[in-house]
Amino acid sequence: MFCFQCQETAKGTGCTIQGVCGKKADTSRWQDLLLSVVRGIGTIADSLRQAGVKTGQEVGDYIVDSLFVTITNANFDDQAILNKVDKGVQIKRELLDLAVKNNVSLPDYQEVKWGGEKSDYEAEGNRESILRNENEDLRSLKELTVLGLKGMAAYYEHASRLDQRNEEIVAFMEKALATISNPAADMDTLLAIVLETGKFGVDTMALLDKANTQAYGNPELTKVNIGTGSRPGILISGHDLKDIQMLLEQTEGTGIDVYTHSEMLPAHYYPKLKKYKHLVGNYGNAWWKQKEEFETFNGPIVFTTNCIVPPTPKASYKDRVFTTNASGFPGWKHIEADKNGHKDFSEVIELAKTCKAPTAIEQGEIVGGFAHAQVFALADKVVEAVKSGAIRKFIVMSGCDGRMKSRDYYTEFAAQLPKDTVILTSGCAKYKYNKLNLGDINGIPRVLDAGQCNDSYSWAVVALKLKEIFGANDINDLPIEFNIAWYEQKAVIVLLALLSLGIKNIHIGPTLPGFVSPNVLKVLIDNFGLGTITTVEEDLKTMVG
Ligand code: SF4
Ligand code: SF3
Repeated sequence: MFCFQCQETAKGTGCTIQGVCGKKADTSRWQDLLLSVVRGIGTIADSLRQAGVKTGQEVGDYIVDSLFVTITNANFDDQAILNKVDKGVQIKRELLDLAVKNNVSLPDYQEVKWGGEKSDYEAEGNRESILRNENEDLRSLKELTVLGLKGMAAYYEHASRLDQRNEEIVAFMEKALATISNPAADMDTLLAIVLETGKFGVDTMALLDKANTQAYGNPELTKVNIGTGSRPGILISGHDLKDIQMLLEQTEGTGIDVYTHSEMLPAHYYPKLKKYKHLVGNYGNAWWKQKEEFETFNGPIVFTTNCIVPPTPKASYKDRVFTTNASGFPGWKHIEADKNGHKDFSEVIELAKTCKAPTAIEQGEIVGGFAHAQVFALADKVVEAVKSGAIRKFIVMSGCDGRMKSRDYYTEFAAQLPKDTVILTSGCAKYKYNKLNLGDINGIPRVLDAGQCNDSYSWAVVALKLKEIFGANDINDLPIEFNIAWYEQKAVIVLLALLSLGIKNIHIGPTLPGFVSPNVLKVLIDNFGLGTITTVEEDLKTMVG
């Protein structure tokens, strides 16, 4: 196996025997196979589209779902991945028929030519590994593109579950998949597609923002309880708001409480979700602490997306975990939506009734809900604080959390930031400092949490608004620094999106991606001033002076 898509990749260069995340070599091969099928479908669909032949929503939905399945910590279930390969082979055959019928000629890439015989799955999976691209710079740009597409796909899928789709985004995904399938694609072509991925990343985050806010209202300043109640609970993790909405509807009046976990915390900020009295609080921290925290939660857990940590054989919670959407784990029950998108959580609810209430591991409250509309509502106060010098700098610290010790940097950095600075956050990175009680500046909390990783979009909107208010020529002239923590591929699309908005000198850490080759890194440094982190003391000097 070879996988280098996340920040925890072995030795910073690639997992080759087993993933640090727990991914097995077989799973890795089936993911490589699935991705090659997706590239084949994307390439054919792109050719059909260029020729004006319509393909139908099923194709775009398939591409999106399959890309999402291969995100770090989303799906460890080989059978589920192979079922998607089977489905993809079927879709590909239909598209090939369509091409023949319409006289559309197709590129002769391996991804297009492969016949999809079951007996050849293993060999094709091996052939189509990441290392199929021998030139490390071309490989780097192709992977940067596909990893960005994975993040884009995740956000697109959430939006589509709320009936927001966008044909231009799907068309771009197909074009990008065709471009990276082309063995003759050169550096310039690939660099251009990487940058375009960022542009469509912005569009996809905007689409999801619209989907979430139209369905559930604009996030608003909210205090979230981190303690527990006395009734049994269901813990819901991941990013899909439609799932928590359905779970809240179905648990109402049953005597069961609902708690959010990790990236589901921001559900509390939405008016149409926070109205449920039995949405009691947020339990625990970021994804990587789940092995301990699921033990003490005592009730069932529902994963709507990544991040799953494989349980130890002794884990007491193994029989009470459910997955849905692109997530999956062997032996865990998977909840499918019916054809109207409805999911039946009754089995989870019945199980919860037999469980003890959660054991409290923390007490108190955390504050969040500062997506763009809430920040705009405070705009006068914020502008005043900047003009008077009460706020010297904003530091965007969005992104992911992870288990590496080196991430203590973010806790220390946040704690040592001068009192006249404000942290703008989103994603699970916030768990490194959202319980530090960093105080406020004239009533504005020093940690403003916009929401999930996709809500990094809010910080782009806020930055553009500040640029307008202060009449700045360049977004980079604003008193905003970017110190982003990354782990999986949603952070990749967020980073590409920020670059496409012209934001420079972003620091990413705790380490640089293994999939960025030295030459590609040089391009990113020369054009965007991209850098990583050093020590807290050094970085405080460079970022806040
Ligand atoms: Fe390794 Fe990360 Fe890939 Fe898992 S997702 S196999 S930890 S690089
Ligand atoms: Fe976290 Fe997995 Fe990335 Fe959505 S839940 S930010 S790591």
